[in-house]
Amino acid sequence: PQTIYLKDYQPFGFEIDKVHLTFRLNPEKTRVISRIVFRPNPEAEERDFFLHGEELDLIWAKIDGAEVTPILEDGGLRCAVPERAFTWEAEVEINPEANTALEGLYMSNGMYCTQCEAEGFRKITYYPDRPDVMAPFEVRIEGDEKVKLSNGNPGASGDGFAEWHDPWPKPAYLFALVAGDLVNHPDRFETMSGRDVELNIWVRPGDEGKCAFGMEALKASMRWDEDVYGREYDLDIFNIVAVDDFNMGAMENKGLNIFNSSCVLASPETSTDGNFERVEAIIAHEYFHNWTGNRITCRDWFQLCLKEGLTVFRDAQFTSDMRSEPVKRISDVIALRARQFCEDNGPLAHPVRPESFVEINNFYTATVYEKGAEVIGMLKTLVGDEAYAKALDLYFERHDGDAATIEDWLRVFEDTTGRDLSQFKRWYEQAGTPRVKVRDTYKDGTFTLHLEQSTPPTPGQDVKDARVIPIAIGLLAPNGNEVVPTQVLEMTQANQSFVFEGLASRPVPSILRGFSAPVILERESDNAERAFLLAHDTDPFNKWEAGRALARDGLLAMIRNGAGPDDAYLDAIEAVARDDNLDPAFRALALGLPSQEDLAQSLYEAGDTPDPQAIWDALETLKQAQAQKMQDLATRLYAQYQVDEPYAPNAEQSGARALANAALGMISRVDGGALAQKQYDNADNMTQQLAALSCLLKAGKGAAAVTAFYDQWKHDRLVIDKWFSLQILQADPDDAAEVTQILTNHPDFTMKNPNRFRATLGALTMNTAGFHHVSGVGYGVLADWLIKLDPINPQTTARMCTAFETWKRYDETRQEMAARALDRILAQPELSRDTTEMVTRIRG
Ligand code: B3K
Ligand code: ZN
Repeated sequence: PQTIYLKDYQPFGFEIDKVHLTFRLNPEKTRVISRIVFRPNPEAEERDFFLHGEELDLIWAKIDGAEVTPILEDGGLRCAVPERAFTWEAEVEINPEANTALEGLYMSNGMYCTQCEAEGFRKITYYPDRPDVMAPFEVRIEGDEKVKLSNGNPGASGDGFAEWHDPWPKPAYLFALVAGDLVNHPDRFETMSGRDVELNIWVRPGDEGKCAFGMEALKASMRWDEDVYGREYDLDIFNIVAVDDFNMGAMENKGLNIFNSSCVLASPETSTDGNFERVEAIIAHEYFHNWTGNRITCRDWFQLCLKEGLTVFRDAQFTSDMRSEPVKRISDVIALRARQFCEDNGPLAHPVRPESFVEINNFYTATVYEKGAEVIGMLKTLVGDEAYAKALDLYFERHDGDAATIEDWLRVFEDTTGRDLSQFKRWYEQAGTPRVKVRDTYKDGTFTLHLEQSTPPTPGQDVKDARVIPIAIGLLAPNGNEVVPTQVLEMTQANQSFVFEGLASRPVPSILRGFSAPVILERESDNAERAFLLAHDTDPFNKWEAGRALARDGLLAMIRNGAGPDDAYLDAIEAVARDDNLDPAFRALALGLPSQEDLAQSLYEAGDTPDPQAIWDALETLKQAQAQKMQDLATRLYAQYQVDEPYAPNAEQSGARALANAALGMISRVDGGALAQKQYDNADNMTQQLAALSCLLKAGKGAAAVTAFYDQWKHDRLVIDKWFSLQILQADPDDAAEVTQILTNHPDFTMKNPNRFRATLGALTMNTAGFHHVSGVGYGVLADWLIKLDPINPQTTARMCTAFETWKRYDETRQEMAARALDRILAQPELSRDTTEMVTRIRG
């Protein structure tokens, strides 16, 4: 397969004035007739008329009305064309029913739907399928389906047809079409300039009752983008469609967002608090793309972080505003460390702006998205809120309608602030997580921090240059008072010292407040200092971080030398949990422990070979000790934080439930599941029901509830996904692979639905000790199923291969078995390009 390089970018030889598409829908034989007006692109040096096309049956093609015979090639066609504007027309036949890859036009439960990002439009018709070719689209859909949707504003419609006009030039990846017997949840929105917009969420009949929350989230997002970024919606209608079979979360097609039904449908009975928050965030994310992604798109796919990093950053700001800023920040950092740090420290490490790829779908990664958002957060911290707002205004003004680059993005900040951002740009160019080593000295009232940064080599990048790292810091006096409030140190050198004068006594530093940079801080610290920060830090993130570090150190000692649970940690965390002045959601987070993956990474980083079973054992021992020690407190918290009002998925109620359910987790380890059973029997919402089920499974008392749960929910596919996952997640490591195998034999298991596949095999990969079981059975089961899935759905297969990305951390036995599993996948004849690239990179 061919590698594509950023450095080889060339503009397309033609521009497009106008696109007209007619779809004659048929499940197996859909006809697509295109009429496209091209003109030579004055900016381009080459005039090679190559149109992408895959899995298309060309019926005929014409230029200016005269039939032509293009040369069909691998991945597209070539044709001789005039050296002036001309009209290209073509008719192709495609087979949506056979499209199990869920890319291009496909069918989901009898409904037509599309997914074109990144390069799926070429499976719909011949076209320059690249993001820098933008054009207004007119679409005519012919078919008997009740509802027929495409991008833009509705045009004429009648018996068996519907027309849509999208006036805003867009790249083909933002094209969408949906047709089926759908029902809508309608609403309206008045924009800041007083325009009236029709809003709809389209769903399968039966799902109408799960739309209200998503609709409120949409309106809140629209208002927020006006208030905070001054961005108004720009069409007469905004449609969201829920689809069951979808490779990812959702897609921001212009005016017609298509969602994985799990990311838009929500009701108290069927969705957890976490699901509600996710739905709200994803609706916001896709909506925000209208400006950051659609109006301003990417020149090429190397610039993906331009839209994704920025849009993730914006949706995080939105969630912070709607809910709790510290809770959102802490949750994001937990996720960043779990997913992105793992990626950045393994064989798949790549820069936020990659320099090459084989299959672009493999680069929709935590690095591009989440680290891409962190980079923007750092930029904002460095230039300040006001300059950030000005730079964004300039970005929208200067680049509206453009397919832009990271250079364009950075230039608006340079032009706004006069700053030179060439060093900052390394965040986009260098892969790997920087380590920042911190030492401090104190003498005669002067406190000095000595910082040293370094980034380990990553594939293809052996040497790294020093980056600009914003390090937010505050200093606390020994009595707990803050003597130096938060300020941002700008580290630009590999070694750098910062001096604080006039301190009456040696302060305790609170470093990297708010997690001001995505780095690994290395600092010798003791339990006493951590407990002090946990008790006194005014920065909620670092307060949480201190507790996390205490927990981690204690766990590492348990794993390494069989130490018992650390009393310093248990006492300190109990004090936090007890403190009713603290937000319950924060306390629930503070009661959490580092993940198995986190601990494995810490051990590996320190030169040890992590033993997944030992990690699991240590976590269990600590949780048991915590449960025993905090029995009284858990009982008190459980009672105190029961929510009496009717269920609402807001931050306040969710926080209370999170804390009460954390307490239930502790209680269940002591009472054998009695209280959990009671909660299960009385639950009137999914948050309570699922938390109780999870405790029952953990206590080994889940059998009856598992059956009851299935009977209650067998009609609801999204809830049944939870039923599949939870049984695997809660299985003991020794049983996880077997439970997975058994569930894959369940009549409701299917490989064709990515949600169900992820709920099952994905859950196995999240049962860390089970997946990395010393018998190798976890690796084997996953490899077997990935081999089966690849011919059906390469994208989802490739994505799930990342479960193997940490294989080199482990002992020889495990490494050998993982290598065998990877080689077995790689040896499949006809393995997809997606999976080949991923497994090759992981194998190293
Ligand atoms: N832009 C899409 C992701 C497309 C993934 C293609 N493999 C969703 C999002 O980030 O909003
Ligand atoms: Zn996005």
